[in-house]
Amino acid sequence: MGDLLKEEDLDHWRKTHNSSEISPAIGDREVVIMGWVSSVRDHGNIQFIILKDMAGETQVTAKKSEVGEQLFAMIKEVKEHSSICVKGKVRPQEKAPNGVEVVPTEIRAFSIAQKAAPFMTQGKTSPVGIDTRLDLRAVDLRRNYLGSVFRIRQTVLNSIREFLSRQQFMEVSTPKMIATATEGGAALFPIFYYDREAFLAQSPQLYKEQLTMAFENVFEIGPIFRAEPSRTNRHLSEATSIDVERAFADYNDVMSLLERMIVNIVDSIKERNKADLQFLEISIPALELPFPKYTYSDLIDKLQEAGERIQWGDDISPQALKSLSDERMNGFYFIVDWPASAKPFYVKPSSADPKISESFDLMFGPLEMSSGSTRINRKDQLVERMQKQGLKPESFDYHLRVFDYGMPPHAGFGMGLERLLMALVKIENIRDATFYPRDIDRLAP
Ligand code: AMO
Repeated sequence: MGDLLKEEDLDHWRKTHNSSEISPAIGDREVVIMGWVSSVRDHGNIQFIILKDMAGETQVTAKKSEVGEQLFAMIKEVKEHSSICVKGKVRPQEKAPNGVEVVPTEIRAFSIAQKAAPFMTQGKTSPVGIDTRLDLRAVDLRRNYLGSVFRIRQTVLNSIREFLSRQQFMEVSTPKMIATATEGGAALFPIFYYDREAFLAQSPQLYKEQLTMAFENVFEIGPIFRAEPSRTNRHLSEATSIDVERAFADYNDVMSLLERMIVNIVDSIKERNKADLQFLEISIPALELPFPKYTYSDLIDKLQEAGERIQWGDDISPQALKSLSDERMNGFYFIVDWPASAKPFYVKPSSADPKISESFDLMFGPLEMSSGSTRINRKDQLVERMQKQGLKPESFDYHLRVFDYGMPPHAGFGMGLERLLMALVKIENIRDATFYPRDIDRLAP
């Protein structure tokens, strides 16, 4: 016993069906399915294997009396997580996934699991800590829970691309190795660029602004890099940003675009991810437009009334926001008109009151999803703002020079994809909203 099942190559073997395509309609033909074993159940003279593939799962049922001694003995050796191929016949089975089971006529092992995984793949929660899971992330990603999370992520991305393309936005790609910082507060990752120092991009900010000169409406979905010094459940060192920039528009226009984009995303998830939402036991409430808006100044007053020690000009922390008991702040809402001093140099100060800026943060409860603003489109004003923030305009020569050639008024925003997933799917730790998280402690896998 124990060595009937041997590892073999793929050779000419190919799948005939994905698990979602296995149905009684297939009739008497033999099917070939491939995947990994998510569970095995041994009932003496009957053996069940749940085979998972990208589309779902199929129950393989082997009765000793039906499949013969030799094949039955091989099936008994199948271990969880192994990568296998099963050839067999389909028949209805009420209790099995999709109402069918496959009765094997042949089995082939490609790669036999050598160890038991330190966690189960079925449940929604895992009893082991996130670090144990992340150390073996490719196996962790076989968990049903993360399957649902990342299928929803794909809907989010598709829905954003569809929505923005319909609104005549062009998808662009901008350099990730750059010469200067754009987001004052966030720390940079320095890199060697031949014989010079360069940085990983914290944001496509200046490039997306420049691209409005030629294309008016642009968006980019790509990585942003930030040397976040702290360990929190909402910061990554490498995140995915959805960056949008629109010419001939101000911050009110792009707030309206952003909230419509979110509604579109939610509608798409409800339509395309019914099974995932059911498995995750999540019902995303209907969203009403427009999202509530609070001015920064009003919130500071409210926070002071609630006893928070906060001054006009300070950042508003998630902890502070939790002290407010406003139901409308449980979902999506905007905080608008931030102090100009709290925002990066490219953000346009309000003409009526230069202390405040034409800027916003989109929040979900206490969590920041996105920030955006009307941008400065005049060179002299941009140089002045750089100087005020202690930046050297000479370092931005490559950027400032294009302002001599007709920069349109423009506005835009950047939204963190992982933050949005946290909000929509109720993920506690941002690390589970990305495939291979990077943080201060983790550079592998
Ligand atoms: P900001 O710095 O606010 O703005 O970033 C925009 C959004 O990106 C997400 N985000 C992060 N997500 C995970 N981990 C991080 N370390 C991290 N840092 C940022 C957040 C945040 O709201 N250039 C401007 C955007 C613009 O004005 O267009 C910018 O980068 O969801």
